[in-house]
Amino acid sequence: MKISYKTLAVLLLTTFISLPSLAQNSPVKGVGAVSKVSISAQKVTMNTDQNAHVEVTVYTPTVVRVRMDKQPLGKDFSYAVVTQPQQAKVNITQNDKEVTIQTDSLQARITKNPFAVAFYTRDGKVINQDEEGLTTSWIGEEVTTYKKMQKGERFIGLGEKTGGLDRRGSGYTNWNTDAYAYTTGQDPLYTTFPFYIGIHNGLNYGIFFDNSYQSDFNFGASNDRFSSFGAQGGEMDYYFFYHTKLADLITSYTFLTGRMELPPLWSLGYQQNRYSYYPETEVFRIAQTLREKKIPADGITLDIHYMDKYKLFTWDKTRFPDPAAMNKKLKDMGFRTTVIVDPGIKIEEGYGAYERGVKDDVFLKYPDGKYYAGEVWPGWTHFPDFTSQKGREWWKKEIKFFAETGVDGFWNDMNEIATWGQKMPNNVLFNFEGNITTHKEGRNVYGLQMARASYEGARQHMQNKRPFILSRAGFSGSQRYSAIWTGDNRAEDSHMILGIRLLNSLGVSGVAFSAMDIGGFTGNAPVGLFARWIQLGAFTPYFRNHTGVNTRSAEPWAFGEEVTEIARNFISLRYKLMPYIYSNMYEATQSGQPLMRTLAIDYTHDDKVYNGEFESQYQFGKAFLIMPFESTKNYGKVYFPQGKWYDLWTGEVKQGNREEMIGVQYNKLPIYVKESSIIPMQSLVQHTGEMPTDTLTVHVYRGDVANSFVYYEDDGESYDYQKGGFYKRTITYDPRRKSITFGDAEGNFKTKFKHVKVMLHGYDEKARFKVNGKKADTKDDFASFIDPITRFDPQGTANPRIGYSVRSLVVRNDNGRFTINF
Ligand code: NBV
Repeated sequence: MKISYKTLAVLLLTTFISLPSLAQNSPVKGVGAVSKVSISAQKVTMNTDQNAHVEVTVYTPTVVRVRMDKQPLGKDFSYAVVTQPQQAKVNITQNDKEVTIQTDSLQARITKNPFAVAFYTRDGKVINQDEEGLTTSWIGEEVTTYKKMQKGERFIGLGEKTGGLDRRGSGYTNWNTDAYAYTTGQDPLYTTFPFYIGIHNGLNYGIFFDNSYQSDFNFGASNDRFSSFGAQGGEMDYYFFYHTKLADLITSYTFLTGRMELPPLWSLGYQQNRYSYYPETEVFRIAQTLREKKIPADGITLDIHYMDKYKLFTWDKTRFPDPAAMNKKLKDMGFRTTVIVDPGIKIEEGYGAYERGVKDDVFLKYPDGKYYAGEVWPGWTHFPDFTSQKGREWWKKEIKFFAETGVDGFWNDMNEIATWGQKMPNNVLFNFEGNITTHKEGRNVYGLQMARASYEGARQHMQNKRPFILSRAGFSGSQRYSAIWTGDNRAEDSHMILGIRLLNSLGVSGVAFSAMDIGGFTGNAPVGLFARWIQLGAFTPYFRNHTGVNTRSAEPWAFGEEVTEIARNFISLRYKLMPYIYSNMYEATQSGQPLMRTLAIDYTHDDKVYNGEFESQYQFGKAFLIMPFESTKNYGKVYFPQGKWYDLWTGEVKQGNREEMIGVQYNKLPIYVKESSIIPMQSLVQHTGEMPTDTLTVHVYRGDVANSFVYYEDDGESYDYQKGGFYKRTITYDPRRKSITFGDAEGNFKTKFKHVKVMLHGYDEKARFKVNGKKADTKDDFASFIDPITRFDPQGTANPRIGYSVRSLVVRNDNGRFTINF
């Protein structure tokens, strides 16, 4: 077809004219072009020709906040963020085209027409940039920011989300949901952690989207152009983090949203659960059996049947005639009691909690002032508004009821809010600290605020004792008040492995203290699956065996003699590792670093780590590399990242940067130790209240890399550590200087350990050692972490001890610095 010049001109003209008008009529509204800029020391405020209001603030040299709305920005309020902008060296300049913000760590450039944000390294490499043409926009109330997908970009994080480690190609929704017996691909689950990390071209950054409306993240799901995050209401309000090391992103994110407090030591022990143990004789039977079978344990948890007809803040008097006496007796046996608390308060005249709640007017309401009622366990119930000070104060008073009967732990369930899996009406109002809002904005933070109220209540009534708080629902910041567990999983292999990834991902998103139901909540775990799961459970932060109401018994002994031994072995190992685990928890309180570390944290730019075959491998603290295998596998491929790795059971050294097919034994989860690791251990105890021997055994693994470990100890129970009641020393391994140094002890807590025994892995009999310059005699010792299975021996062959010989030496611990040279 021939086109005349005239037709061409008309065509061009119409295109020209119609393009902008199309944008104007588009149901998708953009930010527009910057029309006004005002600059202060660390903040740029802008208006645009589309009436958008923008604020870009430097929080720290590595954290920049971007906030915008299509109306003047609202009151600055967040349940997640606990940190104000810190004074920093910032240089802000502008010209016709852009505003440039320069900190010591990064550069943010804001293009004016149209408005777009991009972040660069100081030497000009793109870290993250708005996708040109899309940037940020609104569809009605829904606001979304679109980021250009960088070449090879991967994404990790978002907390408790199913799917792979690398979230590229997937989309996710945050809407706290009671996800009973969820599938391994289900989304959303119970919690909302809108923090993710992008990784590309040797760089990594974090984005935290601080908005509690239902939010959506798209990491290239059904699109090849962008990653995006958006919410159904509220402001676009995100924090951008940049560090060269991925671990530092977690530290910065937890600087912003807070870190966990030191948990009570008992909560790191083994916890026995089921839905439900009752009456109290059954509770004692379980406690007694654990002791008789020498399965160390610290906690027994009571599920909903302890209550009188599921009415909160009551005890069923027939099942539990004297709860205070029961808890006291349990405590004497070395057990702490945790009780479940649900938010729904039964509507019933004469029921104390209900009447007190009405009197204090604490329940969620409809706009006409009538209380919202939903149906759960006790029937029709009202729900305290935990987003109001009044609601929390009421709950705190009620919590006293348990504190007085010697309860130590509070397990917050059903706080998504769960109302028999039904939708909750959106016109239910939430106080939101006086900024009244609807269910749409309130829902995702309800669980966080319930956990907060439980925590504050427990603190108030338990005097100087640390409470343990567990929550199913949560939001960014939950780590300040509670541990999070992954709800109603299934007794299936795929759930065990998924559970590991969920916990690894929670760790990336600031939650260092987390759990999954070991053995699976729904269904009955086959013997082999339970055996594997309990081994893995020993290497998760909160170690709880739990199962549903109508499943078979799932205590370790319910699976036969052999599994009982396996469970005993691994739970015992956990108790021997308590000094290591507790020190790692201390680390989490200081830097936010999780106990369960996906390999993406330390081996960020190693592609293998994201490979489907290896993505669930993780480090437990920095020393252990755990290979989670399905119970059905007798062998499988594993990946050793860079460095040298010691087989925990045999001492055999594996070179890193390598895949290997390994055999998996039923009773020995494959575990490796990183070269240069420092692992403090103690003698076996049956619960954390029992005194170990006075020797701290520190395993040191010969290696080529420098390493250090902060050993931490305190009474494990009180808040005295905040007033100096701790014992802390840094242990350093230096291959260049050929030294292992125990630094001076800090703090005024008296350590339990009079001697330090150093177990030296990777050194033979010929190796010579000196302590503080003086020749030291070493002993031939046996490094053994578990016992062989002795009672179950079908072949009738003798069981050799599992372990290998190492050199060891003992130093009297006078708390002063000492150095071992090799
Ligand atoms: O309180 C009963 C259960 C509890 O055991 C479980 O751990 C929670 O996730 N709870 C859910 C109530 C509903 C169970 C179907």
